[in-house]
Amino acid sequence: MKITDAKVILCSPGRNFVTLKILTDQGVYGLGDATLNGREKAVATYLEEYCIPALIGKDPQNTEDIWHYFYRGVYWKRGAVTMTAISAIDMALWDIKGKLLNTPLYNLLGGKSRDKILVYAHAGGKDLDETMENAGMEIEKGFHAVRIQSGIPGIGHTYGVPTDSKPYEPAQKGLPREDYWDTPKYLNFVPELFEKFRSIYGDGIHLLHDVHHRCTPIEAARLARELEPYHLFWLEDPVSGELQEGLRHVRNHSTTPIAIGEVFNSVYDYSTLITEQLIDYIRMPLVHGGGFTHMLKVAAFASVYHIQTGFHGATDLSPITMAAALHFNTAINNFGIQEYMPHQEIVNDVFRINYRYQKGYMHIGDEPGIGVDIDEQKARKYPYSMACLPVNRKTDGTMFYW
Ligand code: CS2
Ligand code: MG
Repeated sequence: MKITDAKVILCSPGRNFVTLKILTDQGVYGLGDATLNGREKAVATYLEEYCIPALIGKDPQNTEDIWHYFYRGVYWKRGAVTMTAISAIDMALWDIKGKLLNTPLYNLLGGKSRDKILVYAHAGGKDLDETMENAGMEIEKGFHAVRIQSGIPGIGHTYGVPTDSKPYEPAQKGLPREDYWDTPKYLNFVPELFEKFRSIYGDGIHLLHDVHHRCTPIEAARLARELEPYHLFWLEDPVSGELQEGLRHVRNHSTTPIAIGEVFNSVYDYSTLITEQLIDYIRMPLVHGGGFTHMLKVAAFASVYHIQTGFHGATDLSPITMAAALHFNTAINNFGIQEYMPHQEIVNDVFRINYRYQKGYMHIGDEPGIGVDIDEQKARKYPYSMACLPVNRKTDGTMFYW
C-alpha cells in the first residue's frame, strides 16, 4: 500500500484551520489537524515544501517508522512548527489505519476504558457578577466541571474572557493586540472569585482556573495556596512552562492540583515535571504533541507517576483534534478530563463531526478511523485570514510572560 498524494487545506470558517489530507492507492484517505494558532502558514509551508514530497510512495500503515522519519530525520528536532506538522501526518495515518481496518480509532488505542468523556466548560465574564451568571448557565447545561475566568478590577482587558458578549475567541484578525497586565491586582482578586462561586453554587462542581503563565514561581505558590479552601480540580499554567523547576515552588507550598503544557510539544518538555511528580495533569494536545504515536508514550510515561491527561481543547484546535482526543480519552486508563470549548456553528459547514455533548460528557461515534470529514468545496468559501494572539505588557510597558 502506498501514499499517492497529500494536500494542505487552509480555511477560515470563523477562525483559521489547517488540515492535512493524505491519499492512498487504495482509495482510502486520512485527515490530520495542523493548526498552530497565529502561525498557520508556517506549518502549511513546512508540510507542503518538506513533508508531502517525502510522504509520497511510503506505506501509510508504518506509523511508527514515519513518525521517526520526520522527527529524527530533520536533524532540527522538536519545536511547535515541526511537531504540529508531524502531529498532522500521524493523525492522518492513524485515520487511514482505522478506515482500512474498518474500526473506530479507540479500538486501536486500547479499546474502551470508559463510555463517556468528562469535559469542562468555560465560564467567563467582564466582572464577578457576570462570571457567576455565566457559570450558572454552564451548570444549567449539565456541566460537572467549569473553568472560571473573570475581568479583573483595574485591568482593561483580561485574556480568556469574552468581550461584548461575543463567543470567546483567543486570536484577533491582523497583528497582535497589546494587552496590559497587573499581577498584584490579579492575585488580590482571584480568591474572591472562587469564594463567591462556592458560596453560590456549593461544593458539587469541579472548578478550574487558567493563569495563562502570568505568575512568577513564588506568586504562583501564593495563589495555589490561597485557593486551597476552594478545592480546585486544577490550577492551569500557573508559571511560564519552559522553566520546569518553577513548578517545584508551587508544589512545595500547596496541595492545589496543577495542569500544564498546552504550549508543550514533546515528552522532553515534561520529563522533570513527570518524574518529580510536580504536576497532576498534562495539557499537551494531540495536534501539537506529535499525534497518537507520541502522545501514547507521553500518557503511558505519565501514568507510571499517577499523572492524568487533561488535553487542551480550545476553539483553535480543529474538530479533527477534538474527535482524535475523544478516541484517545476513551482508550487510555489515565484520562482525567477534556477541555470543551464548542466551535461556532459555521465550522460545521466545513467539517462533518462525529461527537456530541450530553449532560457534562462527550460521546464519540463509531465511524471508522477518527470519523471527521472535511468538505473541500465549502472550505474554499472561507479563505485564510491572518489572525494573532495578543501580546502582554506590564502597565509600565515591559513585555510580559505568556
Ligand atoms: C486557553 C486557550 O483554553 C485554554 O486553556 O489557554 O485560550 C489558549 O490560550 C489558546 O487556545 C491559544 O491558542
Ligand atoms: Mg490554557
